[in-house]
Amino acid sequence: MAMSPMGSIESFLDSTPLLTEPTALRSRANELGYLFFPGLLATEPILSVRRQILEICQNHGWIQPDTNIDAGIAVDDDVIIESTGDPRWQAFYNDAQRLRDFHALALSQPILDTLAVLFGEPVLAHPRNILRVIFPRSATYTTPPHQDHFYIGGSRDTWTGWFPLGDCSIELGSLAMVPGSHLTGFHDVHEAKGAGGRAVDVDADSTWVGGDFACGDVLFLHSLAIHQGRPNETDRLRLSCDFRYQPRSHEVRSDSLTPHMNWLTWDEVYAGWRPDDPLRSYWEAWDLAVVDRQS
Ligand SMILES: O=C(O)CCC(=O)C(=O)O
Repeated sequence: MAMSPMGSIESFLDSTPLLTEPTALRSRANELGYLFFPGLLATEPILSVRRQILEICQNHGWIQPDTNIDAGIAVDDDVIIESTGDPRWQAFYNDAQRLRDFHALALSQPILDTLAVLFGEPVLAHPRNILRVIFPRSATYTTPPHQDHFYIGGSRDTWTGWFPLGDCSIELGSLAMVPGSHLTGFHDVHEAKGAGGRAVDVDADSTWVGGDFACGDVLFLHSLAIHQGRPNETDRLRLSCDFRYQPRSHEVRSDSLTPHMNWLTWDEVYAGWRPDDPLRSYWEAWDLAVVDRQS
């Protein structure tokens, strides 16, 4: 299994009471490297995106026939994995990346408002929005422990917003992290199975935090915070998003402003959107400090 064994797992600390206390919110973020907000987002837009993605899953033959599509029950005779280079994943993902409402979720006002308090300045939401669809019977490919900075570069003050599209129990495979691990620096990586294909080592006696997620709960993680997925032990697809945010005045790496995976151009993503949609290339209105990836 790609994930690291977790000896001790505690519950996420609810940071909702700190939303009106910027100093205390920043102090907790600095101490723990994560912020968890149950019910931060309204459920309807999330469930609408979930439905649209499940319809794409169904079009690609991933939903068990004669079942309720909203349950997201996976076909029982196949497993499609993002990180194996399966062309069926790419075909699915290109359809999903075209969904306007998926990209709109990353710009949800409660997320931007929360992070503006954390950053103390306007927020840059990276448009490179990531969708994960995790099949049952894919435990070997569960996302291994990693730090997002390895993939994102740019400002270390970048945070990931992770949330499931729908309720997500531990059994369905949620996310867990090591509080305070963002203070341990940038770790060496090694090859591993699962999303991203790289892992960091984690001390066996680390204390983790994790738990069930209800639809609308959001977990924010510092870019150096070590986190990993949990195996999907159900018969259903686990749908979740990873959206990245940073203070707008900080450096941003140019590839954070391109579509995830670069399989499509922005013109291809936007092809079915209204020409005057304000979400198109919204970041181009700002004078950003864009840096290139170091080779
Ligand atoms: O959802 C997952 O399994 C992993 C997401 C994640 O950790 C990431 O993309 O950085």
